[in-house]
Formats: sequence, C-alpha cells, structure tokens
Amino acid sequence: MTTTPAEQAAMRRALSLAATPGVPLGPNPRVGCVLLADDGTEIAEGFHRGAGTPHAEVAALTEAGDAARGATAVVTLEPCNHTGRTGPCVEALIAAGVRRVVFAQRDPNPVAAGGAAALQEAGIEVEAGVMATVARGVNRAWTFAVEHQRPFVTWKFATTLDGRSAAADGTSRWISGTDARRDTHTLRAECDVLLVGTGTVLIDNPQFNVRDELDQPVEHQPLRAVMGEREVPADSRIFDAPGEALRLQTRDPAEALKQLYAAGRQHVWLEGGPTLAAAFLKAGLVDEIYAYVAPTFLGAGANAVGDLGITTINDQLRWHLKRAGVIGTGADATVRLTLEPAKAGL
Ligand code: AOF
Ligand code: ZN
Repeated sequence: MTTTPAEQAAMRRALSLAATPGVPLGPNPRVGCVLLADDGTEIAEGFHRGAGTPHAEVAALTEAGDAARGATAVVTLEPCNHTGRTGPCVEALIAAGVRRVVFAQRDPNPVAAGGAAALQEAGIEVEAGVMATVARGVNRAWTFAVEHQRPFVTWKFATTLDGRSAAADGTSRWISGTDARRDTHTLRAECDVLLVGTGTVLIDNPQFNVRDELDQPVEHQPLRAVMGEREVPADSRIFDAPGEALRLQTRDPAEALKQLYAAGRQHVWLEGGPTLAAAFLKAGLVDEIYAYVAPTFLGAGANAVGDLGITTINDQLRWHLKRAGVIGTGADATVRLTLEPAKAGL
C-alpha cells in the first residue's frame, strides 16, 4: 500500500512542525507528528521541543486523547523503540490504539531503532520512507553525526584574492565585509560547537560567539571549544563571552571530534587558523566549507590553510563547488563559496 494525498499533506505539515525555529535545544533530532482520522482530517499534531521533553508522537497522542484510537500517525522519524530520557513511542502508539503509522526517515540511532518492526508485530500497518530525503535534510547534522559517530564539520574561512587570511603583522580581522560577517553569524548559530585552535586565541583573542544584527550576543550560544596543546591565558576573551567554553588538550582532529561527540555535540563550526584547518583537511574531517573571498590583496601574510604536504599538482585536494554567491554590495561585496567533498557524504 502507498500513501494517500491526505497522508502526504500531513507529512508536509509534520516536516514543517519538525523544523519549528528555535527547537530543539540540545542533542535530539527535530521531529514532527500529525494524527489523522480515517477520513483524512487532522486530529492532533505535535513536535519535539528538546532533550527530556516528550517525543513528537507522544506530544500528538497527548493532544488527541481518546481520539487517537484507530488513527493514522504521520511522523518524520521512525518511532523509537527504546526507553531513553522518555519512554518508547512504539508502546505509546500501540497503547493509544493507532491503526497505521506512516514515517519518513528510518531512525539511524541504533539504540532507538527497530520501531517499524515492533509496530508491525503489534499488528499496526507501517509505511516507511515517505519524503525521507527531506526529513534527513531537517536533521542533516544529527543524521550525519549518528551515522558517522562524530560531529559534522563545517569549515569557514575568509581569504583575500591571493589566498591570505592574515596580514604580515598577524592581524586578520575584517578581511570580509560587514554583510559577510553578519552572514557568518547566522550560519554559526546553526552549529552547536564553534571550534578554534590555540593559535587563533593567542593571536586574535576573539570572543567567538554568535551575535545578532545589533551585534549583541544571542541568547543560546553554541559551545566554544579551543583545541591544541599550547597554553592560552585564562583571561582570553573566548572564556568570558556569554555561554559555555571548553579546552580540548589535543592537536588531533579525530580526538577532538570524539570528545565533542561524547559531549553530545553534532555540528562543529571550524574557524581558524591555518594549522588547524590543514590538520582537519589532511585527516579528511571537513564535510563542508564556506569560503568568503574578498576582492583584496595582501601579497604577504599567513595563508588561509597551512602546509598540506602536497608537492605536485596531481595531489591537490579538489572540492565540489555547490554554490557561489555575492554577499553585500559595493566596497562591502564578498564572494561566498559553498563547497562539499568531491564525493559528498550527504
Ligand atoms: C527525540 N524526539 O520526537 C523522537 C525521537 O532518550 P531520548 O528521549 O533523548 O531519545 C532520543 C532518541 O529517540 C533519538 O535519538 C531518536 O532516535 C529517537 N526519536 N527523539 O528526541 C522525538 N521521535
Ligand atoms: Zn520516541
């Protein structure tokens, strides 16, 4: 059996509920659920609001009460089959007397998976994979992190036309224009870790937080992490800015990602400097790049990326250009390139 037009419309609604701005805060996926009566009319809806709060299915079932008996549940993620911070949704759906479940993405989380089979065993009709690609996109970083057991890594850098990210005296701020910096803050806000190397902290002493259009720090800040073995002063600005900051005493990208994943983080925003960027690139641990190219020359100064050990042209690291656009106008204009690995993992 396939899906009805009412179920497809409900899935679109569930996907938009899942993507409700501002939620979830924390490590859980975004999930939406719509309950339909036999005639295709909506009975109730719900979405997940963050770790420890009810899953989307339970939120919708609670709203529906007895009306859930005989209903079809349309969910963006396979209902979970585990007791985690909350009880298993499979049991809640069975107990409520739901007749049919239509879901989008299969749960990649091995701990919670197996929901579809358990529902079928209980005699519930199950339709899997409806609009699954869109659903994976809603939880892009979460899906990647669960599947790869490490956070997704976005590397951002700003460069001049001659590939420099700092002047000869070490100053490196304000290469790109004001609009590009604003754009960076919007993108930063989508990640749950901002990662820099000790070198950047020692040279630039950035606050490295997320600020709004008025240049004020936003309420919910990603974790700021400083990695590397060099000492950094305890009064560095990165430790004072609002939000949490963490020291990772390692130079090894895989080790840093392991620690961040263990701490429940799924999307790393890597920003400087050249040594750290080179280490991540060499390790094959960059999954997406935003390159802001300003129409300026420096002629000297540090490169955007350090030595990769490449000595011949055939060995160059080639990335796939996904998008290119101009941010800002006039003297402020900067080109933003969005790149993905030549063999995209997403
Ligand atoms: C959610 N929200 O609406 C659904 C989830 O132990 P927990 O409660 O944090 O469970 C998290 C797992 O439950 C999550 O990784 C996913 O596999 C599954 N489904 N999670 O946070 C939801 N339906
Ligand atoms: Zn659940």
